[in-house]
Order: sequence, then structure tokens, then C-alpha cells
Amino acid sequence: MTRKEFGGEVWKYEDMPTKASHRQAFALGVIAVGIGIFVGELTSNFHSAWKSPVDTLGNWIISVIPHSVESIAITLFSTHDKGFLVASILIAALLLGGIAGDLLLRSKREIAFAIIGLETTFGVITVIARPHAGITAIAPSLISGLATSLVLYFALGRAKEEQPQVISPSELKSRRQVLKYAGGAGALGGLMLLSGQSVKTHSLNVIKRLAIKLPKATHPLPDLPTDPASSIRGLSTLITPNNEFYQIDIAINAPIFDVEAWTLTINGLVKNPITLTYADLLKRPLFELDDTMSCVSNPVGGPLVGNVRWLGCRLDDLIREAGPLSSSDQILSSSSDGFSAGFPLDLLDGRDAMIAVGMNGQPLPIKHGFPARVIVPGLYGYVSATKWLTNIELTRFDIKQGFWISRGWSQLGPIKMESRIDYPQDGAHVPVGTFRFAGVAWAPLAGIASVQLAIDGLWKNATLGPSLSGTTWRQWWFDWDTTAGKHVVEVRAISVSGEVQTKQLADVAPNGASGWHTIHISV
Ligand SMILES: Nc1nc2c(c(=O)[nH]1)N[C@H]1C(S)=C(S)[C@@H](COP(=O)(O)O)O[C@H]1N2
Ligand SMILES: [Mo]
Repeated sequence: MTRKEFGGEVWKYEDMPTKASHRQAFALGVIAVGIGIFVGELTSNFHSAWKSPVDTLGNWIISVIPHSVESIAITLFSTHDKGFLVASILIAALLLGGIAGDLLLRSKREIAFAIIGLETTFGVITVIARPHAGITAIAPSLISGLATSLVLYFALGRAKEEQPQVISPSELKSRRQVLKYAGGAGALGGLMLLSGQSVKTHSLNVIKRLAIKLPKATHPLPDLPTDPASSIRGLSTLITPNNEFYQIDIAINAPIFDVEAWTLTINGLVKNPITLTYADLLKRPLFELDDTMSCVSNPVGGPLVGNVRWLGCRLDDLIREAGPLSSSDQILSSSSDGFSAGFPLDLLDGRDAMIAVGMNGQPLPIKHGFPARVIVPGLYGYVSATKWLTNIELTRFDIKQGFWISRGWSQLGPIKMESRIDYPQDGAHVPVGTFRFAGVAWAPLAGIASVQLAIDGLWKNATLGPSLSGTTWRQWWFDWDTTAGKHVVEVRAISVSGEVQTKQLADVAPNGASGWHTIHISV
């Protein structure tokens, strides 16, 4: 075996050209697919009916994977699960490109182009499978596949013809550099497009949102009381700030509506279908609602819950104006991105269900449903709280059901009474002296009457923070004179209607977790 040294690098001379060209072929394949994705995402901005291939594929995956897998993803990647999904799609597509590139070099042309063809066909199918997608929506996917094939065809065809038997290392280096730059530029451009989508229209819509000045409620609620959390370590704030509020949805990118073009229709089994603009909504009498919303996927002690002062108009008034037919039994709201949520018409029993436009004094943040969403006190988000709301249909449970129902979640989703220890965390070592436990508890619609803490099994009442309404959480805290050693700490709530929070452990599926939040600490 001969070894030769060039510019400080040692090469195994005989192997070099083939190895290098395989690597190059792979890289070229990756770049070809990268360019294809780039072109596909770019063209998806040219027409509003044209769909982003990556987004669509992601949406399709979300719609077919069992919710158990999604729950695992949510737990593993918290709410970054969609970033992970998009990254996986990109990596898989690029890898397939690399394989196709290598096959092409080995003169397995048919297989190589079949891979690209299959990738493209798959993209096209997921676009067609999308509800309401017109046939033109497949254009970006087709163009993307075409771009990939062209790049592969020309670049690799060329490279193969001109492939010298032995490439000099200096030439190899400069080729590598070109590849590096091209790859870097492609990746950067792709990322910018993916996150930016149609930068111009979107930023305009974002600016329009910033310019909104929400009207005041007809009868504003009293100012918020002093928040005990300002002086109690580790305690959740009474109101959850918008940027700390959990986010759960099936949309890869939150839709950004042009608030002047957005409309909400109320139709289905009604006497008078209604169409409302955003301005129409703001002209209606608005009211404020303090309400704790929770995700059905929130485990005992989990973070997928928050408390908000919402602003909106009454849902029951609107439904009354539409005049539901006696045959209807469900209010099914939906958004442009394929989500829907339904609850019994009977639940409009006087409770303050609303179409919310404001969240803690701000227009709804884009990720929390701008321009409008549904809020129904006492119901988990998956059966009620449709974000980016575009339609409310009066229908029947035996005709149609919300997005999660066919995926194994209960048709009815009342929020279960729960309590949580915010501080300290499980496994904490606490110092000797007086120690203050703190947390929150909620029991919609009745409200929290008391919260009890058991340290090693003996239940004692905690001190409660202010009560905003029956549907909001209450903060609690409990001072304890520590005793040395290991301790088990449990929390439970008792509602105003006298119900004691069940000890019975239940998984989040199919209708919400239950059980006492329990932590182990040592002094
Ligand atoms: N359009 C749309 N609305 C949606 C969802 C969704 O996936 N898409 N998820 C629902 C679920 S499961 C929950 S828990 C709440 C979460 O609302 P948030 O993201 O503002 O916290 O929104 C609900 N509304
Ligand atoms: Mo949820």
C-alpha cells in the first residue's frame, strides 16, 4: 500500500478517488434534494392555494400517527415536538437524496430517479389528502421534485463523464469547498423560507395585529388583587402571562390571518346562518372572563394548564341569533388548519362561554389563536378551545365529531378537579426550619373550597390565595416546621360543591388524568 502526503494530509492513495466520488455523489444528492425543498417552499408562496410541501407532509403525519405517539413526542420534546417533526422530515428527505445520488454514480439510474419520484409522489398525495385542497395545491411539490431531478441529472451526469481516474487532492479540496458553500447556502435559504413562509404578507398581517386596539368590556371585572406569588417562592402567578402560557396544537405553523379579511361563519343546522368580520365581533358587547384552561394531556402535576383574563363576546347570544334547529345537539368549531372541537349544545347553560379576542389585555397572540378562539369554562381545550377560529357549525354527534374523538379521546371533556405542588420539586432537599410549600388547585365550575396537604399521610388545610371565579385556579401555600429525614408530600383539593379530589390514578387518555400529585423530599 502506498501512502502519499499532500499539503499535510495523508491519503490512502488507491482508495481516494472512489471514496471521494461516493462521498461527493452522496453530497450532491443531498444538495439536489435541499435545492428541491428550497424551490418547493419558495413557490408555495406564489399563490395562496399552493401548499408548502414540508408543512403538508408534517400535517399529514400528525393526522395519521396515533395520539399515544404524539403524547410521547410532546412529553419528550415538550412543545417543540413540531420542530422535531419538521427536522425529521428534512433529514429523511435529504438522506434519501444522498442515497439517490450514490445510486446514480453506480449507474443505477432507474432506482435513483425512482426514489426521487416516490418522494415527490408521496408529497403530492399528502397535499391531495388535505381537506379542501384544490388540485393546483400540488404545484410546489411537483416543482420541488422536478428541481431535484434536474439538479441530480445535470450535476451527476456531468460529474460522471468528467470524472478523472485520479483526482488531485487540491482539486478535491476546492470541490469540497464548493460543496460546503452550496450546502450551507441551501440549508440557510431553506430555513429562512420555512420559518418565514410568505414573509411579506405575513409581516403585514403581524403589523395589522399590533395596530389593533381592543375595546373595553361593557362591565369590566374589578382590578386583579395583589398576587401572592410576588412574595411566595416557586408559586405560579395568579394570572399566567401570555408568553408563559402552554401551547398545544396540530398546526406546524400557526396561521397568520389578515384581520381585515378574516371572517367567522356560524352555519349548519340553524335557521339564520351568520357571517361576522373581526370588526363585527368587536362591535358586540364584550365581557371579561377569568378562566383556567387545561389540556387533556396534562399529567398530574403537569404544566399544560394556565389562568387567563380573557376578553370576548358571548357565544350563547351568537348561537341564539343563528337559531339552532331542534335536531342539532353539538357545537362544532373549526379552524383553517384542519382542527375541530365539539361539545354539547346543552352546555351553553348560562356559563360564560365566549368567542375570545383578547388574552390578558392583548389581542390574542398568534400562537394562541389570533384573531379569535372559543373558550368554554370547564372544558378541556380539545373539545372546545378552537384557535384561529373560522367556522362554528351546529350539528349532531351522530353525524360529525371533533378532531381528537376518532383518535381515541372521549366525546365529552369536562376538566377534572386537580391540584399541583409547584414548590418544591420532587426529590428536593429542603433546609431545616420553617418551610413553605406552594401550588395551585382548580375545580371548575364550582371552584376551590380548600386545599389539603399531607406530609407523611396526615392531612392539613393549606392557606388559600384570592378567588377570581369558580372556573379559575386558586393558589395555596402551607408552612411546615421541618423534621429531619425523608418525607412523602401529597396534595388534594375539595370543591365548593363538597367534592373531594379523587386519589384514583388515571392516565391522560381518554378523558384527563386524575390522582393526587405526590412528591418525595428530604430535609
Ligand atoms: N386550531 C386549533 N385549535 C386548538 C388546537 C389545535 O390543535 N388547533 N388544540 C386544542 C387543544 S388540545 C388545547 S389544549 C388548546 C391549547 O390552547 P393554547 O395553545 O392556547 O394553550 O387549544 C385547542 N385549540
Ligand atoms: Mo389539549
